[in-house]
Amino acid sequence: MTTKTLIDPAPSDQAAEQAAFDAVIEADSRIEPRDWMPAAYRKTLIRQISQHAHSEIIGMQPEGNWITRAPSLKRKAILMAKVQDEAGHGLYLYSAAQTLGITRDEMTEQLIEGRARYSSIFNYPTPTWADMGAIGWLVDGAAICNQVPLCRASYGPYARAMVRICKEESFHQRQGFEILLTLMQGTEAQQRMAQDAVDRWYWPSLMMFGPPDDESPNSAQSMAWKIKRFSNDDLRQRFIGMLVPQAEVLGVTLPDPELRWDEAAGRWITSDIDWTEFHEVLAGRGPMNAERIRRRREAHEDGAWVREAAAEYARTQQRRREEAA
Ligand code: FAQ
Repeated sequence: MTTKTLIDPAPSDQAAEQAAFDAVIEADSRIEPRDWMPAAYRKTLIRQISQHAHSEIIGMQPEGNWITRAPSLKRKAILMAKVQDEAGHGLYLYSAAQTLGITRDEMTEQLIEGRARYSSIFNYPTPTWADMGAIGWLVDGAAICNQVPLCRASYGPYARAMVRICKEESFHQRQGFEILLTLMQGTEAQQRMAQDAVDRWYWPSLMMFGPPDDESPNSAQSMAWKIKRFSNDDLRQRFIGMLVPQAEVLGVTLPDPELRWDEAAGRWITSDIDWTEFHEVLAGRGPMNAERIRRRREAHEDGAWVREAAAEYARTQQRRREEAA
Protein backbone atom coordinates (compact mmCIF):
# COMPACT_ATOMS: atom_id res chain seq x y z
CA MET A 1 0.00 0.00 0.00
CA THR A 2 1.34 3.45 -0.88
CA THR A 3 1.78 6.08 1.81
CA LYS A 4 0.92 9.26 -0.09
CA THR A 5 -0.12 12.57 1.36
CA LEU A 6 -3.80 13.25 2.14
CA ILE A 7 -3.67 16.38 -0.04
CA ASP A 8 -5.01 15.88 -3.56
CA PRO A 9 -2.25 15.62 -6.15
CA ALA A 10 -1.78 17.91 -9.14
CA PRO A 11 -4.19 17.09 -12.00
CA SER A 12 -1.42 15.40 -14.02
CA ASP A 13 -0.78 12.98 -11.14
CA GLN A 14 -4.44 12.55 -10.40
CA ALA A 15 -5.09 10.09 -13.23
CA ALA A 16 -2.24 7.92 -11.97
CA GLU A 17 -3.54 8.14 -8.40
CA GLN A 18 -7.03 7.24 -9.54
CA ALA A 19 -5.67 4.29 -11.52
CA ALA A 20 -3.73 3.07 -8.47
CA PHE A 21 -6.87 3.40 -6.31
CA ASP A 22 -8.99 1.56 -8.90
CA ALA A 23 -6.41 -1.23 -9.04
CA VAL A 24 -6.54 -1.69 -5.25
CA ILE A 25 -10.34 -1.90 -5.36
CA GLU A 26 -10.26 -4.25 -8.34
CA ALA A 27 -7.76 -6.55 -6.60
CA ASP A 28 -9.99 -6.68 -3.51
CA SER A 29 -7.16 -5.20 -1.49
CA ARG A 30 -7.46 -2.46 1.15
CA ILE A 31 -7.22 1.30 1.03
CA GLU A 32 -5.36 2.63 4.06
CA PRO A 33 -5.59 6.10 5.67
CA ARG A 34 -2.49 7.58 3.99
CA ASP A 35 -3.38 6.29 0.52
CA TRP A 36 -4.80 8.67 -2.02
CA MET A 37 -8.54 8.21 -2.40
CA PRO A 38 -11.23 10.08 -4.35
CA ALA A 39 -12.88 12.83 -2.30
CA ALA A 40 -16.30 11.20 -2.78
CA TYR A 41 -15.00 7.85 -1.42
CA ARG A 42 -13.67 9.64 1.68
CA LYS A 43 -16.99 11.50 2.10
CA THR A 44 -19.06 8.33 1.78
CA LEU A 45 -16.91 6.53 4.33
CA ILE A 46 -17.12 9.42 6.80
CA ARG A 47 -20.90 9.43 6.32
CA GLN A 48 -21.37 5.69 6.80
CA ILE A 49 -18.80 5.12 9.57
CA SER A 50 -19.91 8.14 11.62
CA GLN A 51 -23.57 7.13 11.27
CA HIS A 52 -22.59 3.64 12.35
CA ALA A 53 -20.66 4.98 15.38
CA HIS A 54 -23.58 7.21 16.38
CA SER A 55 -25.90 4.19 16.12
CA GLU A 56 -23.80 2.23 18.57
CA ILE A 57 -23.70 5.12 21.04
CA ILE A 58 -27.40 6.01 20.78
CA GLY A 59 -28.09 2.25 20.74
CA MET A 60 -26.91 2.05 24.36
CA GLN A 61 -29.99 3.95 25.52
CA PRO A 62 -32.90 1.55 24.84
CA GLU A 63 -31.14 -1.23 26.78
CA GLY A 64 -29.49 1.07 29.32
CA ASN A 65 -33.08 1.72 30.36
CA TRP A 66 -33.25 -1.84 31.78
CA ILE A 67 -29.91 -2.21 33.58
CA THR A 68 -31.32 -1.17 36.96
CA ARG A 69 -34.43 -3.31 36.44
CA ALA A 70 -32.97 -6.55 35.06
CA PRO A 71 -34.77 -9.52 36.65
CA SER A 72 -31.65 -11.09 38.24
CA LEU A 73 -28.03 -10.33 39.06
CA LYS A 74 -26.92 -12.60 36.22
CA ARG A 75 -29.15 -10.83 33.69
CA LYS A 76 -27.94 -7.47 34.95
CA ALA A 77 -24.26 -8.44 34.54
CA ILE A 78 -24.87 -9.71 31.00
CA LEU A 79 -26.82 -6.61 30.01
CA MET A 80 -24.16 -4.29 31.43
CA ALA A 81 -21.48 -6.14 29.47
CA LYS A 82 -23.52 -5.83 26.29
CA VAL A 83 -24.14 -2.11 26.69
CA GLN A 84 -20.44 -1.58 27.45
CA ASP A 85 -19.58 -3.49 24.26
CA GLU A 86 -21.77 -1.04 22.34
CA ALA A 87 -19.81 1.88 23.80
CA GLY A 88 -16.62 0.14 22.68
CA HIS A 89 -17.99 -0.36 19.16
CA GLY A 90 -18.83 3.33 18.99
CA LEU A 91 -15.27 4.20 20.01
CA TYR A 92 -13.59 1.90 17.45
CA LEU A 93 -15.82 3.36 14.77
CA TYR A 94 -15.23 6.99 15.75
CA SER A 95 -11.49 6.20 15.62
CA ALA A 96 -11.87 4.65 12.15
CA ALA A 97 -13.75 7.76 10.96
CA GLN A 98 -11.05 10.03 12.43
CA THR A 99 -8.46 8.39 10.15
CA LEU A 100 -10.38 10.02 7.28
CA GLY A 101 -9.84 13.55 8.57
CA ILE A 102 -12.95 14.35 10.62
CA THR A 103 -12.56 15.01 14.34
CA ARG A 104 -14.45 13.34 17.15
CA ASP A 105 -15.70 16.76 18.27
CA GLU A 106 -17.17 17.47 14.83
CA MET A 107 -18.98 14.14 14.80
CA THR A 108 -20.30 14.62 18.34
CA GLU A 109 -21.50 18.11 17.50
CA GLN A 110 -23.35 16.84 14.42
CA LEU A 111 -25.06 14.21 16.58
CA ILE A 112 -26.12 16.34 19.53
CA GLU A 113 -27.30 19.13 17.27
CA GLY A 114 -29.56 16.63 15.49
CA ARG A 115 -27.69 16.98 12.16
CA ALA A 116 -26.39 13.40 11.97
CA ARG A 117 -28.21 10.21 11.15
CA TYR A 118 -28.11 7.11 13.32
CA SER A 119 -30.01 3.86 12.85
CA SER A 120 -33.79 4.22 12.76
CA ILE A 121 -34.14 1.22 15.06
CA PHE A 122 -33.04 3.08 18.18
CA ASN A 123 -36.01 5.44 18.08
CA TYR A 124 -38.43 2.88 19.50
CA PRO A 125 -39.24 2.45 23.21
CA THR A 126 -38.38 -0.53 25.43
CA PRO A 127 -41.36 -0.88 27.79
CA THR A 128 -40.83 -4.53 28.89
CA TRP A 129 -37.99 -6.89 29.79
CA ALA A 130 -38.81 -8.95 26.69
CA ASP A 131 -37.61 -5.98 24.62
CA MET A 132 -34.07 -6.91 25.75
CA GLY A 133 -34.61 -10.32 24.17
CA ALA A 134 -36.13 -8.90 20.99
CA ILE A 135 -33.34 -6.34 20.59
CA GLY A 136 -30.67 -9.03 20.97
CA TRP A 137 -32.37 -11.49 18.66
CA LEU A 138 -33.71 -9.12 16.00
CA VAL A 139 -31.62 -5.94 16.18
CA ASP A 140 -28.27 -7.59 16.81
CA GLY A 141 -29.27 -10.33 14.37
CA ALA A 142 -29.88 -7.71 11.68
CA ALA A 143 -26.67 -5.93 12.66
CA ILE A 144 -24.67 -9.15 12.17
CA CYS A 145 -26.24 -9.82 8.77
CA ASN A 146 -25.39 -6.30 7.66
CA GLN A 147 -21.95 -6.14 9.27
CA VAL A 148 -20.30 -9.48 8.48
CA PRO A 149 -19.87 -8.38 4.82
CA LEU A 150 -18.43 -5.07 6.10
CA CYS A 151 -15.47 -7.06 7.51
CA ARG A 152 -14.42 -7.15 3.83
CA ALA A 153 -15.05 -3.44 3.21
CA SER A 154 -12.36 -1.86 1.07
CA TYR A 155 -11.30 0.67 3.72
CA GLY A 156 -8.82 -1.04 6.08
CA PRO A 157 -9.60 0.62 9.43
CA TYR A 158 -13.36 0.11 8.97
CA ALA A 159 -13.00 -3.53 7.94
CA ARG A 160 -10.68 -4.33 10.85
CA ALA A 161 -12.99 -2.63 13.38
CA MET A 162 -15.86 -4.72 12.02
CA VAL A 163 -14.09 -8.04 12.65
CA ARG A 164 -14.01 -7.47 16.39
CA ILE A 165 -17.45 -5.88 16.47
CA CYS A 166 -19.02 -8.86 14.71
CA LYS A 167 -17.60 -11.31 17.25
CA GLU A 168 -19.25 -9.34 20.03
CA GLU A 169 -22.52 -8.91 18.10
CA SER A 170 -22.69 -12.65 17.84
CA PHE A 171 -22.71 -12.98 21.65
CA HIS A 172 -25.33 -10.20 21.80
CA GLN A 173 -27.60 -12.01 19.38
CA ARG A 174 -27.37 -15.26 21.32
CA GLN A 175 -28.08 -13.62 24.67
CA GLY A 176 -31.22 -12.04 23.16
CA PHE A 177 -32.32 -15.37 21.74
CA GLU A 178 -31.79 -16.98 25.13
CA ILE A 179 -33.86 -14.31 26.94
CA LEU A 180 -36.75 -14.93 24.54
CA LEU A 181 -36.37 -18.71 24.82
CA THR A 182 -36.54 -18.51 28.61
CA LEU A 183 -39.67 -16.34 28.44
CA MET A 184 -41.28 -18.67 25.89
CA GLN A 185 -40.71 -21.58 28.26
CA GLY A 186 -42.27 -19.63 31.11
CA THR A 187 -45.79 -18.64 32.09
CA GLU A 188 -48.49 -17.59 29.63
CA ALA A 189 -47.95 -13.97 30.63
CA GLN A 190 -44.23 -14.29 29.88
CA GLN A 191 -44.97 -15.89 26.51
CA ARG A 192 -47.33 -13.04 25.64
CA MET A 193 -44.70 -10.52 26.66
CA ALA A 194 -42.12 -12.18 24.38
CA GLN A 195 -44.52 -12.35 21.43
CA ASP A 196 -45.54 -8.71 21.94
CA ALA A 197 -41.90 -7.61 21.85
CA VAL A 198 -41.28 -9.62 18.66
CA ASP A 199 -44.40 -8.04 17.13
CA ARG A 200 -43.11 -4.54 17.87
CA TRP A 201 -39.46 -5.05 16.79
CA TYR A 202 -39.86 -7.26 13.72
CA TRP A 203 -40.79 -4.61 11.13
CA PRO A 204 -38.39 -1.93 12.41
CA SER A 205 -35.60 -4.56 12.30
CA LEU A 206 -36.33 -5.18 8.60
CA MET A 207 -36.11 -1.40 8.04
CA MET A 208 -32.59 -1.34 9.53
CA PHE A 209 -31.23 -2.58 6.19
CA GLY A 210 -32.24 0.71 4.58
CA PRO A 211 -34.63 1.64 1.78
CA PRO A 212 -35.44 -0.78 -1.05
CA ASP A 213 -32.68 -1.08 -3.67
CA ASP A 214 -34.48 1.07 -6.23
CA GLU A 215 -34.72 3.89 -3.66
CA SER A 216 -31.22 3.58 -2.24
CA PRO A 217 -29.18 6.47 -3.69
CA ASN A 218 -25.85 5.35 -2.21
CA SER A 219 -25.85 1.60 -2.86
CA ALA A 220 -24.57 1.40 -6.45
CA GLN A 221 -21.50 3.56 -5.83
CA SER A 222 -20.78 2.02 -2.42
CA MET A 223 -20.92 -1.45 -3.96
CA ALA A 224 -18.66 -0.39 -6.85
CA TRP A 225 -16.16 0.83 -4.24
CA LYS A 226 -16.61 -2.45 -2.32
CA ILE A 227 -17.64 -0.67 0.86
CA LYS A 228 -21.00 -2.44 0.71
CA ARG A 229 -20.83 -5.99 -0.64
CA PHE A 230 -24.56 -6.72 -0.89
CA SER A 231 -27.60 -4.58 -1.57
CA ASN A 232 -30.07 -3.56 1.14
CA ASP A 233 -32.77 -5.93 -0.19
CA ASP A 234 -30.38 -8.88 -0.52
CA LEU A 235 -29.31 -8.53 3.10
CA ARG A 236 -32.93 -8.12 4.23
CA GLN A 237 -33.77 -11.38 2.44
CA ARG A 238 -30.83 -13.15 4.06
CA PHE A 239 -31.97 -11.91 7.49
CA ILE A 240 -35.53 -13.21 7.01
CA GLY A 241 -34.09 -16.57 5.98
CA MET A 242 -32.09 -16.64 9.19
CA LEU A 243 -35.09 -15.70 11.37
CA VAL A 244 -37.68 -18.18 10.12
CA PRO A 245 -36.14 -21.38 11.56
CA GLN A 246 -35.08 -19.58 14.74
CA ALA A 247 -38.64 -18.31 15.28
CA GLU A 248 -39.80 -21.91 15.07
CA VAL A 249 -37.34 -23.00 17.77
CA LEU A 250 -38.45 -20.10 19.96
CA GLY A 251 -42.14 -20.78 19.36
CA VAL A 252 -42.82 -17.14 18.39
CA THR A 253 -44.76 -16.03 15.32
CA LEU A 254 -43.23 -13.52 12.92
CA PRO A 255 -45.99 -10.89 12.53
CA ASP A 256 -46.44 -11.18 8.77
CA PRO A 257 -49.30 -13.37 7.51
CA GLU A 258 -47.97 -13.09 3.93
CA LEU A 259 -44.51 -14.40 4.75
CA ARG A 260 -43.58 -17.41 2.60
CA TRP A 261 -40.71 -18.77 0.54
CA ASP A 262 -41.24 -18.51 -3.21
CA GLU A 263 -39.31 -21.48 -4.59
CA ALA A 264 -39.52 -20.33 -8.22
CA ALA A 265 -38.33 -16.80 -7.48
CA GLY A 266 -35.83 -18.03 -4.88
CA ARG A 267 -36.87 -15.34 -2.42
CA TRP A 268 -39.03 -14.58 0.58
CA ILE A 269 -42.37 -12.95 -0.15
CA THR A 270 -43.43 -10.51 2.56
CA SER A 271 -46.19 -7.98 3.13
CA ASP A 272 -45.26 -4.43 2.17
CA ILE A 273 -42.89 -2.73 4.55
CA ASP A 274 -44.31 0.55 5.86
CA TRP A 275 -41.72 2.89 4.35
CA THR A 276 -43.76 5.91 5.48
CA GLU A 277 -42.96 4.95 9.06
CA PHE A 278 -39.26 4.60 8.15
CA HIS A 279 -39.15 8.07 6.57
CA GLU A 280 -40.99 9.58 9.53
CA VAL A 281 -38.38 8.13 11.90
CA LEU A 282 -35.54 9.38 9.65
CA ALA A 283 -37.12 12.83 9.67
CA GLY A 284 -36.89 12.85 13.48
CA ARG A 285 -40.54 12.03 14.13
CA GLY A 286 -40.18 8.50 15.55
CA PRO A 287 -41.52 7.68 19.02
CA MET A 288 -38.20 8.29 20.79
CA ASN A 289 -36.09 10.54 18.51
CA ALA A 290 -36.32 13.67 20.66
CA GLU A 291 -35.66 11.77 23.89
CA ARG A 292 -32.59 9.97 22.43
CA ILE A 293 -30.96 13.23 21.35
CA ARG A 294 -31.92 15.03 24.55
CA ARG A 295 -30.34 12.26 26.62
CA ARG A 296 -27.21 12.18 24.46
CA ARG A 297 -26.76 15.94 24.76
CA GLU A 298 -27.26 15.77 28.53
CA ALA A 299 -24.68 12.95 28.85
CA HIS A 300 -22.22 14.95 26.75
CA GLU A 301 -22.65 18.03 28.94
CA ASP A 302 -22.41 15.96 32.14
CA GLY A 303 -19.15 14.47 30.85
CA ALA A 304 -17.46 17.82 30.15
CA TRP A 305 -15.43 17.66 33.37
CA VAL A 306 -14.08 14.21 32.44
CA ARG A 307 -12.91 15.47 29.04
CA GLU A 308 -11.32 18.54 30.62
CA ALA A 309 -9.57 16.42 33.28
CA ALA A 310 -8.28 13.98 30.63
CA ALA A 311 -6.99 16.83 28.46
CA GLU A 312 -5.27 18.43 31.46
CA TYR A 313 -3.67 15.09 32.37
CA ALA A 314 -2.41 14.68 28.78
CA ARG A 315 -0.96 18.19 28.84
CA THR A 316 0.82 17.50 32.16
CA GLN A 317 2.27 14.24 30.84
CA GLN A 318 3.47 15.99 27.69
CA ARG A 319 5.11 18.79 29.73
CA ARG A 320 6.87 16.22 31.94
CA ARG A 321 8.15 14.34 28.89
CA GLU A 322 9.46 17.56 27.40
CA GLU A 323 11.14 18.57 30.66
CA ALA A 324 12.78 15.15 30.97
CA ALA A 325 14.06 15.23 27.35
N1 FAQ B 1 -31.61 4.27 9.75
O1 FAQ B 1 -28.67 4.90 0.06
P1 FAQ B 1 -28.95 4.18 1.34
C1 FAQ B 1 -26.35 -1.90 15.58
C2 FAQ B 1 -30.26 6.45 5.35
S1 FAQ B 1 -25.57 -0.81 14.56
C3 FAQ B 1 -31.29 5.57 9.51
O2 FAQ B 1 -29.37 2.78 1.26
P2 FAQ B 1 -26.43 3.42 2.55
C4 FAQ B 1 -25.59 -2.46 16.74
C5 FAQ B 1 -28.85 6.44 4.79
O3 FAQ B 1 -27.93 6.80 5.79
C6 FAQ B 1 -26.83 -0.29 13.42
N2 FAQ B 1 -30.92 5.99 8.28
O4 FAQ B 1 -27.67 4.38 2.32
C7 FAQ B 1 -26.42 -2.44 17.95
C8 FAQ B 1 -28.97 7.44 3.69
O5 FAQ B 1 -28.97 8.74 4.25
P3 FAQ B 1 -27.88 9.88 3.86
C9 FAQ B 1 -26.26 0.62 12.44
C10 FAQ B 1 -30.87 5.06 7.30
O6 FAQ B 1 -25.50 4.12 3.47
C11 FAQ B 1 -27.38 -3.41 18.18
C12 FAQ B 1 -30.38 7.21 3.17
O7 FAQ B 1 -31.08 6.57 4.22
N3 FAQ B 1 -25.55 -0.12 11.42
O8 FAQ B 1 -27.46 -2.14 15.34
C13 FAQ B 1 -31.18 3.71 7.50
O9 FAQ B 1 -25.86 2.94 1.25
C14 FAQ B 1 -28.15 -3.37 19.33
C15 FAQ B 1 -30.42 6.36 1.91
O10 FAQ B 1 -30.04 5.00 2.17
C16 FAQ B 1 -24.84 0.50 10.48
O11 FAQ B 1 -24.74 1.71 10.45
C17 FAQ B 1 -31.56 3.33 8.79
N4 FAQ B 1 -31.90 2.07 9.09
O12 FAQ B 1 -27.03 2.14 3.28
C18 FAQ B 1 -26.25 -1.43 18.88
C19 FAQ B 1 -24.15 -0.39 9.49
N5 FAQ B 1 -31.03 3.06 6.33
O13 FAQ B 1 -26.65 9.59 4.65
C20 FAQ B 1 -27.05 -1.39 20.02
C21 FAQ B 1 -23.34 0.36 8.48
C22 FAQ B 1 -30.66 3.99 5.42
O14 FAQ B 1 -27.62 9.74 2.37
C23 FAQ B 1 -27.99 -2.38 20.25
N6 FAQ B 1 -24.16 1.07 7.54
N7 FAQ B 1 -30.58 5.18 6.00
O15 FAQ B 1 -28.52 11.14 4.27
C24 FAQ B 1 -24.66 0.53 6.40
O16 FAQ B 1 -24.50 -0.65 6.14
C25 FAQ B 1 -25.42 1.42 5.48
O17 FAQ B 1 -25.10 2.76 5.79
C26 FAQ B 1 -26.97 1.20 5.50
C27 FAQ B 1 -27.61 2.25 4.56
C28 FAQ B 1 -27.31 -0.18 5.01
C29 FAQ B 1 -27.53 1.42 6.92
